[in-house]
Amino acid sequence: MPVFPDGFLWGAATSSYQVEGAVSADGRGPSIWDTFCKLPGKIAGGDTGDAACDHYNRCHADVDIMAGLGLQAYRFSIAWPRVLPEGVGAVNEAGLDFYDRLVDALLAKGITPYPTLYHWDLPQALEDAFGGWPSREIVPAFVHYADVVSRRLGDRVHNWMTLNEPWVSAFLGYSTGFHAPGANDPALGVQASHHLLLAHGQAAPALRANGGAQTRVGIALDLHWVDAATDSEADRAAAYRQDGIQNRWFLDPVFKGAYPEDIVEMYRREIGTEPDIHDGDMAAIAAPIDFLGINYYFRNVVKADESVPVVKMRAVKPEGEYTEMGWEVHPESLYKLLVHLKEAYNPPALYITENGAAFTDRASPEGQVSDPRRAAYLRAHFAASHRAIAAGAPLRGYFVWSLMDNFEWSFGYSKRFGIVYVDFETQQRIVKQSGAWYAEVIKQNGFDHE
Ligand code: IFM
Repeated sequence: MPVFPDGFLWGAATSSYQVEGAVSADGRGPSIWDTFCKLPGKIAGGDTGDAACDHYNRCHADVDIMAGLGLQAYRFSIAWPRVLPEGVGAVNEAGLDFYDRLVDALLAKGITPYPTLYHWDLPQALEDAFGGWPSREIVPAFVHYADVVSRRLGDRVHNWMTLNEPWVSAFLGYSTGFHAPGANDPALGVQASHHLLLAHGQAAPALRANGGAQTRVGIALDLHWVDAATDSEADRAAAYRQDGIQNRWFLDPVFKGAYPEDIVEMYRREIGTEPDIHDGDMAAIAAPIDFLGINYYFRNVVKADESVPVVKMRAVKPEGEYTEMGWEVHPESLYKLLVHLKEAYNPPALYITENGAAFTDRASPEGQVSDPRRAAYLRAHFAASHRAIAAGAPLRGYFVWSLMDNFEWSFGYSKRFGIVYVDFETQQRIVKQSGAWYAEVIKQNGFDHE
């Protein structure tokens, strides 16, 4: 039986807009996702996060479920527009009270809180005022928000993530229009990515100042191992390019204080833009972090294709097993990624901050949810992580995505990632078989191969 190192941290993750609901409660302001969901055709089934899992009103019962699973940590995100409805200015104490209650409930059950400050729900007011992340005005606003939140919670929260998946916020939000706020300009995505990183770097000192010596700050990046479709020079170059666009674009600034020159050159050449870097920006971004969060779901396999604008490549889908998202199940790539991160960047600690799978789940009339494929997915990824630890990767913990079925962005409620099933009509929760299996893993700090 693979046994994990003593103190390995087992948790589960969610994010504010995906689970909280209660979008108008207690003074919360609108976010860009509230607005985006109302645009026709943007979200499958016309779904919105208005109700989601109603976690805002049910957080105590949900913490009881976490305790029942034996979770040692819970990764959640804080909704900026609950705390600062206008993004800046007046603080909504009632919004902060919610996170106070949640943190206290977690601590009362021995579950360590791991909040993320930004998981995509930007206050709409900041999008309206100056266009959101592509504008440098966002940076002091984010630092102020980080300061407000950590002043309230920093006595009890010691582990913070500044951002979740800045690649998604920047490029899906501002370059492709696939996510809120739905902008469609590649140059905006590039500027947004720089301001996200700068906001991360400048917020970290505020978190540390308000939390004391035990404060640890990290960032959660969506990283993919990248393979070339063939061994041709063009495909290998495409794979390196994709690694640059997806991984190095964020890892290099955070760990090395510079954007990858090949990708800077590509953006300059192809879209006539490059990050608007001011003196001191790169040093702020590269200030040491305490841990790197990795959100890993699947690898990328790419093929050179001159007909594709800007990136000159396309994704290919090898034979294999795929989840309901159309994502390849490829645990070996998680192993490779973890070992590579250790070798290339020597991070002080790594956490898997998200990993999991969407499959079609149904509750039986007896109220059970059998999801063997999800348990198998998790087992295979745990095994890959265990091997990576043996190979020297400093992996210290694992957050399964997701604690419960929730609002899967443009897919609405059509994709279920939870280890806890949610009936969105009644808000009933059922621990899935994968959840029960995960509880055993936590208890044993390992799992049986079978
Ligand atoms: O649901 C998302 C989450 O918000 C960010 N990472 C990927 C998950 C699955 O798509």
